[in-house]
Amino acid sequence: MIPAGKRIMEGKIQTNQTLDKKPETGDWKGKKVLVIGTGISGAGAVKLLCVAGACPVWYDANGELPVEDIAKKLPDGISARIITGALPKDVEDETEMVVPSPGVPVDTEFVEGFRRRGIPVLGEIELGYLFSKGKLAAVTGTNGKTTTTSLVGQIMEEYYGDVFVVGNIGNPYTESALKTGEESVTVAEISSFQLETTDRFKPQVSAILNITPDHLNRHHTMENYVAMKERIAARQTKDEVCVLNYEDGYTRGFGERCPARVVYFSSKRKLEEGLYLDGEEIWMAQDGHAKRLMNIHEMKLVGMCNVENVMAAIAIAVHMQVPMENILDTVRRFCAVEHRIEFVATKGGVDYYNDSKGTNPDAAVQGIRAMSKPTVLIGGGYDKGSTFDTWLDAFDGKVTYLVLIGQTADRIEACAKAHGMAEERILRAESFGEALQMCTEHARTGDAVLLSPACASWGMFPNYEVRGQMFKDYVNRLPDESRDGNGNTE
Ligand code: UMA
Repeated sequence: MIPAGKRIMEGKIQTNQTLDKKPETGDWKGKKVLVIGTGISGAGAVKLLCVAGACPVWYDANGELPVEDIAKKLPDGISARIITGALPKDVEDETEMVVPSPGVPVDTEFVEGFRRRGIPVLGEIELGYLFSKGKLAAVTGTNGKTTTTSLVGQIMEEYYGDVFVVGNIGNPYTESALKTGEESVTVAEISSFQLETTDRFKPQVSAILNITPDHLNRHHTMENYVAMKERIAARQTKDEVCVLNYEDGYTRGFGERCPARVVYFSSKRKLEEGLYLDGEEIWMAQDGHAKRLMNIHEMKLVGMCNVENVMAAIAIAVHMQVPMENILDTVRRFCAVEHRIEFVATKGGVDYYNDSKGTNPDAAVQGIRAMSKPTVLIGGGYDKGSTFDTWLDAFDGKVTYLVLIGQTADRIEACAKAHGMAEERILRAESFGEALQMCTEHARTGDAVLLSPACASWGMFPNYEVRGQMFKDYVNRLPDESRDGNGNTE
């Protein structure tokens, strides 16, 4: 047992509407705002700014993007000047505010130049937040954010009704901010990229699920990355709640200096206050009383990572004032999120799993751990500067063939050999299509094939969803025939 010290209480939730941090819409009239990035965040920001009366210039550094295609992303009645490639000096000089998309690094000379001139730089999440009404729960962490955000979103939808699930999950905050009212609930998945440019962002309940090395090419050091994650709670006070993982050294340490009231969860020990796993049972200890909530086999989600996600989601929902019976009812029915250890089909006696969301080694560790059969594994992709040793350790003799793709293939191959994997078990594919074919050729009846690349998809695909969908389309087209131990079809 750990000593109490952090109390878990159902305090009154305040809405995020205080005038000191919410500008009136009039503040934006005629404001010249440079929106950087013409992806979905940029589109959301431009639309919101136009409705607010601002004059956005929509800019993308990629000069090869056709301006007509970008313009099509805006609905009728909304227009903005669109610029690609080099930004003209006069536009730069006239800019009064900058809204970078999450994929735009902000420590570049380009963005820093604006800051030095005193031009505010606020991200798309901050912009959405400033215009939103109602209650807000926000989830970050290296892994599990999408599952936890989706589960919290479903719990909220089934209890409150007027709910918006936004952020890194793929729905820009700015798309829904203006639709929110005082009774609305917003559930936001927030990435470290997005937290770089938040300032007044202040959820009623925040959560940091875990922190392991990721995106180090963008944040440079682990220290910076951790600091970005902690920004989710930076503006919170003891009137608000921050849910933290007691078994993660970074988040447990943050609990000691977190400005919000901390609620821990633990998969490894009983807590005097908080959510914890005891054997197969999830418990909640509150005000000196411990209450059994559910057995983990009542959930449809599998794997210890999901037990942690569920505990975090329950803690968030309790503090968003949803009654426990409603929370547990939704948890029992909630199914896995697409692309996260998602079972696709059994073809030729081989089980195919799509874990395209395994975009870093730590997430991919969960993917391979969840496999109980000999596994042909597809790995590799965009190089984020990660190391792969922990992932290789988690193979635990289960990986019969490792099929490598993308920028990181050389580094992973060297790491696999250093971990004793035989050379003939490491296959190199020039394309994703070739990798898929190699898997089918090498998997035997009773095996599993797992796409869990430990790397981002960028460079070969626009995002991990496209990578996962291509995998699923390929598997679903496969004929349903078995292979014997010699690789002959039956
Ligand atoms: N661009 C520039 N200048 C730069 C960099 C990029 O102009 O210096 C332009 C690119 O040319 C491109 C545009 O910016 O046209 C893309 O912007 P973006 O990368 O921010 O993409 P969006 O479509 O707006 O998607 C973003 C998030 N993308 C990233 O963080 C990379 C999406 O997260 C998120 O779902 C979406 O906003 C809505 O909030 C994706 C992601 O991969 C899923 N996230 C990372 C992760 O989960 O690990 C953090």
